[in-house]
Amino acid sequence: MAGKFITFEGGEGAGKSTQIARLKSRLERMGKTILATREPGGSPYAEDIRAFILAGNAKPLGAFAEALLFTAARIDHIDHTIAPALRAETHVLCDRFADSTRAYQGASGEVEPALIRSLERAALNGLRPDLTLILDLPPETGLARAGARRETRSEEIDRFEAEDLTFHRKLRETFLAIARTEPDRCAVIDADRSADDVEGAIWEIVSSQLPRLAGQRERNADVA
Ligand code: Z5A
Repeated sequence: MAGKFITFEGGEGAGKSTQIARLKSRLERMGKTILATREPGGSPYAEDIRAFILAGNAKPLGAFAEALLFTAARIDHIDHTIAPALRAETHVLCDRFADSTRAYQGASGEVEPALIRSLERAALNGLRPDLTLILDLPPETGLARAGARRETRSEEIDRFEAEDLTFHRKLRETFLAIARTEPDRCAVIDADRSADDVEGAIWEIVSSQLPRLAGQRERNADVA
């Protein structure tokens, strides 16, 4: 694939959307072609599945059925949005991806991690993010941010935000465990600080991991 694929992960209200918008602007000012997308969603059928799941309609079917629906949405998103963009040398910034299925559907404890990994392998079919930025912060802080934003927009609480604190703590642990297991792909960013500071930390990682994308000179062969 000619474009670079960067995914953003983390718990509720971690600041992913905020930081994707900032990184996109920065890279576009440097003349790069960037596509910002999200999961679940990012293609017409996947957006339909998103609306169904986030309204809580799939919850009665159980965590495995939800994992299947997230996977179906991901297949459509990859086929119709991500893969064509990467082939066209567009760099893709994606708000959540397969690590969210590992964390959210895994956090329920109802789905075997091996089963989630099998679904992931089938859906991704060899596609792997070049870099995954895990925005880490205490769940209490993220939920407070998400709640404040929801109130200003008069939105309803969604399917996953409504889960208890134990679930959100488990999520955080799972994301950190993924980062420990795949340190070549994942970087953990302390997201419990100002948006400007988080943006700076993200830029440092992007510059060191994908120097050509960030307009830096190559240091070795394993570069953007
Ligand atoms: N899900 C799943 O279960 N399995 C899967 O496989 C996938 C997803 C792919 C999608 O919801 C849900 O689907 C998600 C997981 C599940 N859980 N939920 N809910 P979503 O897309 O609607 O929500 P989200 O992905 O959790 O994103 P979010 O809540 O919108 O958060 P965010 O994008 O990380 O944060 P933000 O919008 O940038 O910021 C949140 C607020 O905080 C906002 O008012 C900002 O202005 C503010 N903010 C941002 N940064 C800061 C800093 N640094 N300081 C203070 N305030 C800040």
